[in-house]
Amino acid sequence: KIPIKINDIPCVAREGMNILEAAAEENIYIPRLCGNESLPPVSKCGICIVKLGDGTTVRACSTQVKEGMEIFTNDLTLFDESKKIFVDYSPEILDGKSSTIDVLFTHFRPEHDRGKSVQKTETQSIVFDFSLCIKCNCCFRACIDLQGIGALNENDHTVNVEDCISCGACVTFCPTTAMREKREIPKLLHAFSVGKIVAIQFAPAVRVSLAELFGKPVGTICTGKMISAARKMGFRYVFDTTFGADLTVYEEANEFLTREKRPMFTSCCPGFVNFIERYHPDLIPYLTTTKSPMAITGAVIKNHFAMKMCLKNIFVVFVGPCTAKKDEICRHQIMNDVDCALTTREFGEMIENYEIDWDSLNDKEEFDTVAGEGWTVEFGASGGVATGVMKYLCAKYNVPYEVVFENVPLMTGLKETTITIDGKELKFAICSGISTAANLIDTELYLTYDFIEVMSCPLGCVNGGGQPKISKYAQIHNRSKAIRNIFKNANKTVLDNSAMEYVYTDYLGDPGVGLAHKLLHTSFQE
Ligand code: HC0
Ligand code: SF4
Repeated sequence: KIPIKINDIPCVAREGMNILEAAAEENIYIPRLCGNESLPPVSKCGICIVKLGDGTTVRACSTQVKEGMEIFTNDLTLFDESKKIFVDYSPEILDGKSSTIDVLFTHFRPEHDRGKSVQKTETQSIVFDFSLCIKCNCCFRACIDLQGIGALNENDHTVNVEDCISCGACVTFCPTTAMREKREIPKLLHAFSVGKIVAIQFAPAVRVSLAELFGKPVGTICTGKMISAARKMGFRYVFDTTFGADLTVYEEANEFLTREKRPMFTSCCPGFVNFIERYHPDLIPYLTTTKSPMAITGAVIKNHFAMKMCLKNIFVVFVGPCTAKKDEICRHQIMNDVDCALTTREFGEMIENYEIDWDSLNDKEEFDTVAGEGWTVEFGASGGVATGVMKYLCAKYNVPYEVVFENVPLMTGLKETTITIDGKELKFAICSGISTAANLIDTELYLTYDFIEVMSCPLGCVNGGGQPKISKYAQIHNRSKAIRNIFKNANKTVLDNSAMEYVYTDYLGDPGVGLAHKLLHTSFQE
């Protein structure tokens, strides 16, 4: 234990802590741009300067605490010094919704504008705008240190399109708007303007994060308000992607039972599919061919629902927590399923632009349905897909569902469990984060499993690259908890959902064959 003083208040730090961490433990906020507790410190932006008892100024992120250290974070001369560092940045480059930036800009006023934005590189999902970059290196570090990908050039941060998997981690960690999603709002407004019938579907994770953009606590559930906002904007039908998730469980579980190539990897995370196609194409035959819930919901709306309601010209919009979904909808194999993919942030921006008052939205509004409610909202958090499939299998074979996932030693982000179905032991794994998946594949440990769920973003879609920007995992857990609270049918399986029975009997036939195979399965780029 190391006794120190911050702003004349005695406190205790621990060996190895830097000043930023010691202050955070005492709930003392030190403004910074490049400092982020989920990434290693780099001491780039220079904003986190503090004064020591001897009058010297140091960067809090890269200075370790020492016994008896006196630290001042509130000295007015610090603001002038930071301002000198900061003067080159204009407010338009900074993400105005970030509390860090709000705090900074109450003290620092930029003195000149840096001119018009110039787009430098872009993929199907993300855009990097060099003119808005403050060279903090957060995007680079998120891509290489957190995701283990390394698709950004260190010197100019341009994106290597061939290497990028579109996960959006670089966007989450960018403290400005230099790294951002490729906006698709104009595409949507065009559809409205030419008189298309516009339907919208919401991914599971949006309902536990959208409210954050309107000042509500992380993990606030806002399903009704989200639906109500969409109706106010003029969306004719508002669907729930969980309906497609229930169908994904049906198809994926049945595919698993008949598969020779094991393990079967999930393929509903488009970042992971990109990763396999770019870095391990030999594993493509191990991916489930079942489409993602987004694509399945789109396919059922455009075929079954449109036919039933005699609708022509239907335009389907997906709102999700993910930047890679923008990339997924451009795949030629599923190109007709979904026309436009927005992030949670873009949908929040639309609510603001339509001047919709969040607090007065109806929180009891309900989804339209194709054939009945979807249940599997748990897809939105890591483990949801594997759990859905296992519950289905246990119910089908009359095995009690008593599953507990255990952490795999020395493999951060990997959990495993075993169930016995029809006399056979089946090993399931949940892989949270693309760097864990890379490890699993490199060590060939994946060959010991029968079924592996992979989500590219650590903790799953709740932590997607299109979500309101927060990087503290402790807070993101609140979103996962909220997902579990919504999941009111936790003890049931999709086999109990009468909507599924209806849609298979009335329309699709049997899982995995005929129309179900044609509409609900896909292929990948060899
Ligand atoms: Fe996800 Fe999905 S769970 S990928 O994170 O499987 O985006 O929320 O919509 O498709 O359901 C994202 C979230 C989805 C899909 C679902 C899956
Ligand atoms: Fe790297 Fe993901 Fe950003 Fe692509 S989207 S540059 S893979 S962090």
